[in-house]
Amino acid sequence: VSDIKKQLALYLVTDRGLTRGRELAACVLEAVWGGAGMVQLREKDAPAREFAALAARLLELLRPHAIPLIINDRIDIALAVRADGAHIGQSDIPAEEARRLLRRVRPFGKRPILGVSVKNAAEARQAEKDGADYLGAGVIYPTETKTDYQETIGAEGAREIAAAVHIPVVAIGGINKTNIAELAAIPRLAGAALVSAILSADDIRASAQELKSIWDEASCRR
Ligand code: TZP
Ligand code: MG
Repeated sequence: VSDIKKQLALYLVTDRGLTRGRELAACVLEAVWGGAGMVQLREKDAPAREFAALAARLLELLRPHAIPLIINDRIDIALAVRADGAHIGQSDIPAEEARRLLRRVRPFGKRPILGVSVKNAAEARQAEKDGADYLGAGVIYPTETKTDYQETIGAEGAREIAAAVHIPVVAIGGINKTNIAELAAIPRLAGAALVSAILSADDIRASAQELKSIWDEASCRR
């Protein structure tokens, strides 16, 4: 199992609006202590300068833990702060272009990570061909965190996507402690990416711990 595949088992995606007033950096650290292996900074409403400053701050905090920080949407900011990679969707610049741009960043002298959001097997195969390192498959279950999606793809959608490619796939959208085991049972699915079930929890660390232990237990039985 590659490094990134292990790190993706519990993938925290941020949204400052969902921390219930708590400082984002502190929440991210709590999640990491609870077992999140990778973090994506996704702040749709943040002005670029603020987004970059937040990214730089999180990088500083995460480096000692060897937790990769992935920047959502903004390849330019990922390059500027020397983040570990970027994550793009189907309406962002094509993955092939993103891959080319990202080659200019050398986080720790390592290859930068490119993640791509997909909703079906065809998009997954294309993203793999374009040079994605991992895929986010969703929206799995109904969620209020993302508003611009057409329909949910369910666990079945995640299963088809994971079976269609060789790179790691994480499920995203509406995942919580009541449904994560169903996903962990899917062959070759690398992990789950979550926003609200972690960031809005009363105890962020405990919530991450619980999600990770459910994942670990259900995925080793498959
Ligand atoms: N992409 C697909 S669903 C989603 C994103 C960013 C939001 C997931 O948030 P939550 O709170 O885990 O449902
Ligand atoms: Mg995007």
